[in-house]
Amino acid sequence: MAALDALIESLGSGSVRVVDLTQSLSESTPIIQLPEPFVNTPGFRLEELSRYDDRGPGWYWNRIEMGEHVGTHFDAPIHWITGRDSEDLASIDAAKLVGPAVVINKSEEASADPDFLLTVDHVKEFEKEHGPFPPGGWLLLRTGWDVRAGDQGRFLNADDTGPHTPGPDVECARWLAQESAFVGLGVETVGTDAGIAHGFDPAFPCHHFMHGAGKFGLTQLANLSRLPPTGALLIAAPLKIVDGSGSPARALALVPA
Ligand code: 23J
Ligand code: MN
Repeated sequence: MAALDALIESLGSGSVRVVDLTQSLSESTPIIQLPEPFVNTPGFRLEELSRYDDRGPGWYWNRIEMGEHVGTHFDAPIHWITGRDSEDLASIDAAKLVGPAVVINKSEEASADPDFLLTVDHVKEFEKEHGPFPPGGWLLLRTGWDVRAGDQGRFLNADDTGPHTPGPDVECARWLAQESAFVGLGVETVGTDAGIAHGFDPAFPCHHFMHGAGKFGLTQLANLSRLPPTGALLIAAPLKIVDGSGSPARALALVPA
Protein backbone atom coordinates (compact mmCIF):
# COMPACT_ATOMS: atom_id res chain seq x y z
CA MET A 1 0.00 0.00 0.00
CA ALA A 2 2.49 2.63 -1.16
CA ALA A 3 -0.17 5.35 -1.52
CA LEU A 4 -1.28 5.07 2.09
CA ASP A 5 2.31 4.93 3.36
CA ALA A 6 2.96 8.15 1.47
CA LEU A 7 -0.11 9.77 3.00
CA ILE A 8 0.90 8.76 6.52
CA GLU A 9 4.35 10.18 5.94
CA SER A 10 2.88 13.40 4.48
CA LEU A 11 0.64 13.86 7.51
CA GLY A 12 3.66 13.34 9.76
CA SER A 13 5.86 15.79 7.87
CA GLY A 14 3.09 18.37 7.51
CA SER A 15 2.99 18.36 3.71
CA VAL A 16 -0.64 17.21 4.03
CA ARG A 17 -2.72 19.01 6.63
CA VAL A 18 -6.09 18.30 8.24
CA VAL A 19 -8.63 21.12 8.03
CA ASP A 20 -11.61 20.93 10.37
CA LEU A 21 -14.71 21.93 8.40
CA THR A 22 -16.95 21.53 11.46
CA GLN A 23 -18.66 24.28 13.47
CA SER A 24 -18.60 23.82 17.26
CA LEU A 25 -21.83 22.43 18.75
CA SER A 26 -23.26 24.32 21.72
CA GLU A 27 -26.53 25.75 22.95
CA SER A 28 -25.87 28.78 20.75
CA THR A 29 -25.51 26.74 17.54
CA PRO A 30 -27.97 28.31 15.09
CA ILE A 31 -30.91 26.16 13.93
CA ILE A 32 -33.20 26.42 10.94
CA GLN A 33 -36.49 28.21 11.55
CA LEU A 34 -39.45 26.83 9.58
CA PRO A 35 -42.64 28.93 9.37
CA GLU A 36 -46.00 27.94 10.88
CA PRO A 37 -47.52 25.35 10.81
CA PHE A 38 -44.39 23.20 10.49
CA VAL A 39 -42.63 21.59 13.44
CA ASN A 40 -39.16 22.95 14.22
CA THR A 41 -36.09 21.11 15.40
CA PRO A 42 -34.77 21.29 18.94
CA GLY A 43 -31.32 22.82 19.18
CA PHE A 44 -28.31 21.35 20.93
CA ARG A 45 -28.46 20.82 24.70
CA LEU A 46 -26.08 19.23 27.20
CA GLU A 47 -27.46 17.78 30.41
CA GLU A 48 -25.00 16.73 33.04
CA LEU A 49 -25.26 13.16 34.35
CA SER A 50 -22.38 13.42 36.81
CA ARG A 51 -19.25 15.52 37.22
CA TYR A 52 -16.89 13.88 39.74
CA ASP A 53 -19.64 14.11 42.36
CA ASP A 54 -21.93 11.78 44.27
CA ARG A 55 -23.75 10.88 41.02
CA GLY A 56 -20.44 9.49 39.73
CA PRO A 57 -17.39 10.31 41.82
CA GLY A 58 -14.67 9.56 39.28
CA TRP A 59 -16.25 10.63 36.03
CA TYR A 60 -17.89 13.39 34.03
CA TRP A 61 -20.50 12.65 31.37
CA ASN A 62 -23.56 14.23 29.78
CA ARG A 63 -26.75 13.43 28.01
CA ILE A 64 -27.05 15.27 24.70
CA GLU A 65 -30.23 16.43 23.06
CA MET A 66 -30.66 17.84 19.58
CA GLY A 67 -32.52 17.38 16.35
CA GLU A 68 -30.79 15.41 13.64
CA HIS A 69 -30.35 18.55 11.52
CA VAL A 70 -28.40 20.77 13.90
CA GLY A 71 -25.04 22.43 13.33
CA THR A 72 -22.60 21.02 10.82
CA HIS A 73 -24.71 18.11 9.66
CA PHE A 74 -25.30 15.53 6.97
CA ASP A 75 -28.57 15.15 5.04
CA ALA A 76 -29.33 11.55 3.99
CA PRO A 77 -31.50 10.83 0.93
CA ILE A 78 -34.38 9.59 3.11
CA HIS A 79 -34.63 13.13 4.61
CA TRP A 80 -36.78 14.24 1.68
CA ILE A 81 -40.01 12.76 0.32
CA THR A 82 -38.35 12.34 -3.10
CA GLY A 83 -35.79 10.04 -1.44
CA ARG A 84 -38.23 8.23 0.85
CA ASP A 85 -37.32 4.81 -0.60
CA SER A 86 -33.61 5.61 -0.63
CA GLU A 87 -30.88 5.40 2.01
CA ASP A 88 -31.07 6.24 5.70
CA LEU A 89 -27.82 7.03 7.55
CA ALA A 90 -27.10 3.43 8.53
CA SER A 91 -27.51 2.21 4.92
CA ILE A 92 -24.95 4.52 3.35
CA ASP A 93 -21.80 2.82 2.12
CA ALA A 94 -18.93 4.37 4.12
CA ALA A 95 -16.86 4.53 0.91
CA LYS A 96 -19.19 7.33 -0.24
CA LEU A 97 -18.30 9.37 2.85
CA VAL A 98 -14.69 9.83 1.72
CA GLY A 99 -14.07 11.59 -1.56
CA PRO A 100 -12.57 14.50 -3.46
CA ALA A 101 -13.96 18.00 -2.96
CA VAL A 102 -13.95 21.06 -5.17
CA VAL A 103 -14.62 24.50 -3.71
CA ILE A 104 -16.42 27.14 -5.70
CA ASN A 105 -15.95 30.56 -4.13
CA LYS A 106 -18.91 32.92 -4.40
CA SER A 107 -18.12 34.94 -1.24
CA GLU A 108 -18.01 38.29 -2.99
CA GLU A 109 -21.27 37.65 -4.80
CA ALA A 110 -22.98 36.45 -1.59
CA SER A 111 -21.79 39.42 0.43
CA ALA A 112 -23.13 41.78 -2.25
CA ASP A 113 -26.40 39.82 -2.50
CA PRO A 114 -27.49 37.46 0.32
CA ASP A 115 -30.02 35.93 -2.11
CA PHE A 116 -27.19 34.96 -4.48
CA LEU A 117 -28.05 31.83 -6.48
CA LEU A 118 -25.49 29.41 -7.88
CA THR A 119 -26.19 28.48 -11.51
CA VAL A 120 -25.09 25.67 -13.84
CA ASP A 121 -23.10 28.31 -15.75
CA HIS A 122 -21.13 29.15 -12.58
CA VAL A 123 -20.32 25.48 -12.05
CA LYS A 124 -19.36 24.94 -15.71
CA GLU A 125 -17.20 28.08 -15.65
CA PHE A 126 -15.38 26.67 -12.62
CA GLU A 127 -14.84 23.36 -14.43
CA LYS A 128 -13.49 25.15 -17.49
CA GLU A 129 -10.94 26.95 -15.34
CA HIS A 130 -9.94 24.08 -13.04
CA GLY A 131 -10.42 20.94 -15.12
CA PRO A 132 -12.97 18.11 -15.07
CA PHE A 133 -14.68 17.28 -11.78
CA PRO A 134 -13.56 14.09 -10.05
CA PRO A 135 -16.41 11.53 -10.02
CA GLY A 136 -17.85 10.62 -6.63
CA GLY A 137 -16.82 13.95 -5.15
CA TRP A 138 -18.42 16.85 -3.35
CA LEU A 139 -19.16 20.34 -4.58
CA LEU A 140 -18.55 22.77 -1.73
CA LEU A 141 -20.09 26.22 -2.06
CA ARG A 142 -18.06 28.88 -0.28
CA THR A 143 -20.04 32.04 0.50
CA GLY A 144 -18.33 33.54 3.56
CA TRP A 145 -21.45 32.66 5.56
CA ASP A 146 -19.42 30.70 8.14
CA VAL A 147 -18.33 33.89 9.90
CA ARG A 148 -21.99 34.50 10.86
CA ALA A 149 -22.40 31.11 12.60
CA GLY A 150 -21.94 32.60 16.09
CA ASP A 151 -25.09 34.72 15.69
CA GLN A 152 -28.41 33.03 14.89
CA GLY A 153 -29.93 36.29 13.63
CA ARG A 154 -27.14 37.09 11.20
CA PHE A 155 -26.81 33.42 10.19
CA LEU A 156 -30.48 32.98 9.23
CA ASN A 157 -30.68 36.57 7.93
CA ALA A 158 -34.49 36.59 7.95
CA ASP A 159 -36.87 39.52 7.53
CA ASP A 160 -40.66 39.55 7.18
CA THR A 161 -40.32 37.91 3.74
CA GLY A 162 -38.30 34.98 5.16
CA PRO A 163 -34.62 34.02 5.22
CA HIS A 164 -32.05 35.45 2.83
CA THR A 165 -29.07 33.16 2.35
CA PRO A 166 -27.27 31.92 -0.79
CA GLY A 167 -27.78 28.54 -2.47
CA PRO A 168 -28.31 26.83 -5.83
CA ASP A 169 -31.09 27.82 -8.22
CA VAL A 170 -33.62 25.23 -9.43
CA GLU A 171 -31.77 24.22 -12.59
CA CYS A 172 -28.41 24.01 -10.79
CA ALA A 173 -29.92 21.74 -8.14
CA ARG A 174 -31.45 19.53 -10.84
CA TRP A 175 -28.20 19.43 -12.81
CA LEU A 176 -26.08 18.58 -9.75
CA ALA A 177 -28.50 15.79 -8.87
CA GLN A 178 -29.24 14.31 -12.28
CA GLU A 179 -26.36 15.19 -14.59
CA SER A 180 -23.24 15.71 -12.52
CA ALA A 181 -21.09 12.96 -10.97
CA PHE A 182 -21.03 14.68 -7.56
CA VAL A 183 -22.31 12.65 -4.57
CA GLY A 184 -23.21 15.72 -2.57
CA LEU A 185 -23.35 19.46 -2.10
CA GLY A 186 -21.77 21.10 0.94
CA VAL A 187 -22.59 24.64 2.08
CA GLU A 188 -21.79 27.11 4.88
CA THR A 189 -25.43 28.08 5.46
CA VAL A 190 -28.13 26.48 7.66
CA GLY A 191 -29.38 24.27 4.80
CA THR A 192 -28.29 23.28 1.31
CA ASP A 193 -31.13 25.27 -0.24
CA ALA A 194 -31.14 29.05 -0.58
CA GLY A 195 -33.15 31.02 1.99
CA ILE A 196 -35.76 31.97 -0.61
CA ALA A 197 -36.04 28.38 -1.94
CA HIS A 198 -39.32 27.81 -0.07
CA GLY A 199 -40.88 29.83 -2.90
CA PHE A 200 -39.19 27.94 -5.76
CA ASP A 201 -40.84 25.34 -8.00
CA PRO A 202 -40.21 22.73 -6.78
CA ALA A 203 -39.81 24.11 -3.24
CA PHE A 204 -36.37 23.41 -1.75
CA PRO A 205 -35.04 22.13 -5.11
CA CYS A 206 -31.69 21.04 -3.71
CA HIS A 207 -33.35 18.74 -1.20
CA HIS A 208 -35.93 17.70 -3.82
CA PHE A 209 -33.52 16.76 -6.59
CA MET A 210 -30.40 15.70 -4.68
CA HIS A 211 -32.17 13.37 -2.27
CA GLY A 212 -34.42 12.14 -5.09
CA ALA A 213 -31.20 11.08 -6.85
CA GLY A 214 -29.87 9.34 -3.71
CA LYS A 215 -27.35 12.13 -3.11
CA PHE A 216 -26.25 13.90 0.07
CA GLY A 217 -26.10 17.32 1.70
CA LEU A 218 -23.62 18.77 4.16
CA THR A 219 -24.38 22.06 5.90
CA GLN A 220 -22.94 24.73 8.18
CA LEU A 221 -19.40 23.99 7.08
CA ALA A 222 -16.50 26.06 8.41
CA ASN A 223 -13.06 26.91 7.09
CA LEU A 224 -13.77 26.41 3.39
CA SER A 225 -11.44 29.40 2.90
CA ARG A 226 -8.60 27.08 3.90
CA LEU A 227 -9.26 24.62 1.05
CA PRO A 228 -7.81 24.82 -2.47
CA PRO A 229 -10.33 25.02 -5.35
CA THR A 230 -9.46 21.42 -6.29
CA GLY A 231 -7.41 18.63 -4.76
CA ALA A 232 -8.84 18.39 -1.23
CA LEU A 233 -10.07 15.08 0.19
CA LEU A 234 -13.30 15.32 2.20
CA ILE A 235 -14.26 12.98 5.02
CA ALA A 236 -17.88 13.37 6.14
CA ALA A 237 -18.69 11.36 9.26
CA PRO A 238 -22.36 11.42 10.33
CA LEU A 239 -23.59 9.07 13.07
CA LYS A 240 -24.76 5.68 11.81
CA ILE A 241 -28.35 6.06 13.03
CA VAL A 242 -30.78 3.36 11.92
CA ASP A 243 -33.64 5.15 10.12
CA GLY A 244 -31.73 8.41 10.61
CA SER A 245 -32.55 11.21 8.17
CA GLY A 246 -29.52 13.28 9.07
CA SER A 247 -26.93 13.74 11.76
CA PRO A 248 -24.49 16.19 13.18
CA ALA A 249 -21.23 15.27 11.50
CA ARG A 250 -17.53 15.80 11.85
CA ALA A 251 -16.43 17.07 8.45
CA LEU A 252 -12.71 17.01 7.79
CA ALA A 253 -10.56 17.74 4.78
CA LEU A 254 -7.05 16.67 3.89
CA VAL A 255 -5.23 19.37 1.93
CA PRO A 256 -1.74 19.83 0.53
CA ALA A 257 0.25 22.26 2.73
C1 23J B 1 -36.63 20.47 7.10
C2 23J B 1 -37.44 21.14 6.23
C3 23J B 1 -36.91 21.99 5.29
C4 23J B 1 -35.54 22.13 5.22
C5 23J B 1 -34.68 21.43 6.08
C6 23J B 1 -35.26 20.62 7.02
C7 23J B 1 -33.21 21.58 5.99
O1 23J B 1 -32.67 22.44 5.37
C8 23J B 1 -32.33 20.54 6.55
O2 23J B 1 -31.71 20.74 7.61
O3 23J B 1 -32.18 19.52 5.91
S1 23J B 1 -34.88 23.18 4.00
MN1 MN C 1 -30.49 18.96 7.12
